Amino acid sequence: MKAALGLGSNLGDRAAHLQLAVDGLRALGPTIVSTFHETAPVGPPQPDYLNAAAVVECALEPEELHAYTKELESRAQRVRTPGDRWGPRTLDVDLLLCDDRAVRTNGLVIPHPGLAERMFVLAPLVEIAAEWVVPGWERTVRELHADLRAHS
Ligand code: PH2
Ligand code: MG
Ligand code: MG
Repeated sequence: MKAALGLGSNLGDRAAHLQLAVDGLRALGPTIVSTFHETAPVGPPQPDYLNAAAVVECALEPEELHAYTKELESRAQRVRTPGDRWGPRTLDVDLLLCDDRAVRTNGLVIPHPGLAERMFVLAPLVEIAAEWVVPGWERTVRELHADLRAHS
């Protein structure tokens, strides 16, 4: 399976946290990574983020890769407290795309529902996955990125 992931950090050594995630993905298989983007926080006031995107080729199923993203977040000492959904975090690893598959199980929705609305996701992703057709939208990452840029 080829999967696209969004990476974010806005606490502590942000670049080191993103690198921890990248190293963890590389352990699964061939991985390409975007540049790191400094972004203003979306949502409640909090420190600026460092965001990136990665594409990994691995033998895991989406649910297994999702579980692995949580493991990577734990390795970065991410603390989960109730109600912190949009709060600051040492590391956030979001599964965005899995091949041309649409997945909807408890706790996992692929493509990521926020994908088309978030410049901090699309700007890094377009660097490494511009021609990926997003299932359900039937549009490429390049097109979604251009649309969002035009409307923001
Ligand atoms: N993640 C959030 C909330 N807000 N803002 C930016 N710029 N980047 C993020 O990764 C981000 C955010 C919750 O996951
Ligand atoms: Mg997120
Ligand atoms: Mg997340």
